[in-house]
Amino acid sequence: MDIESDGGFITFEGIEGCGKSTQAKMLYEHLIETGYGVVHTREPGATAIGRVLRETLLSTEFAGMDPRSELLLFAASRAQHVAEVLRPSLGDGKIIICDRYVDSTIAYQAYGRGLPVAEARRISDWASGGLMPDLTLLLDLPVEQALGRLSPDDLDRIELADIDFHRRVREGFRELAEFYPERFRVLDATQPAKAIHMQVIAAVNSFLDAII
Ligand code: T5A
Repeated sequence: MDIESDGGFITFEGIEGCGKSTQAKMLYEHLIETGYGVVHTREPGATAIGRVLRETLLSTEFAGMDPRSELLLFAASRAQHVAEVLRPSLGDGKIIICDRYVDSTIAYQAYGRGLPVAEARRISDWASGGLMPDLTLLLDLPVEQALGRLSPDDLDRIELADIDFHRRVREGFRELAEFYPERFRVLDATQPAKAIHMQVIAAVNSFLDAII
């Protein structure tokens, strides 16, 4: 791949409270300092349409949301994100750092909510036009430890799901990492943020060395 024309697409994934947002921001700052053209984005909520969908998806007002509605709203947010942000940025040769993407749909809506994996994948692929990340950094840690980092008075609709749901989501991510070892790097998210950042940089540097 030629970074001048194709860019590079890096995603962060993991359960609630795993520290993705912290690491995505640290990596963004590191790559900007190093002189790369970088776009830092997330799902859902990186476009005007995505922000409306995010509010609906996470609102505790919609506790009765059907898993199929949930999947379709995430897919709609993704379609807009791909069209408005991801494809144009890759076309400009940028490195994209994206907080959550299609693997979250498989882990949350399929493994977590129980929808068939093949259907979740088919709808996700359709929404994304088949655009997949080049490198996925999975921050893995036990559910109890991750949820313990969240403020209990401020949980959204998905964070409020029972602990077995979050355990299935973690298992889903770990299985995805086993299925796609060429794309995934699994990092121990129980470590301090700085130590994880060093592992992130090592993984990203070897990816960038391979594509530039
Ligand atoms: N979703 C999303 C789906 O169900 N399907 C989909 O297809 C997609 C795209 C997104 C929700 O949508 C779901 C998944 C989510 O439920 P969100 O608000 O973006 O909602 O939620 P998260 O992605 O979980 O993001 P958060 O910012 O809430 O959590 P992070 O990114 O896991 O963690 P972070 O970095 O904010 O850190 C959480 C806390 O831990 C501390 C931080 O300071 C912070 O207080 N922390 C650490 N503490 C100890 N050690 C470390 N190494 C730490 N790193 C961070």
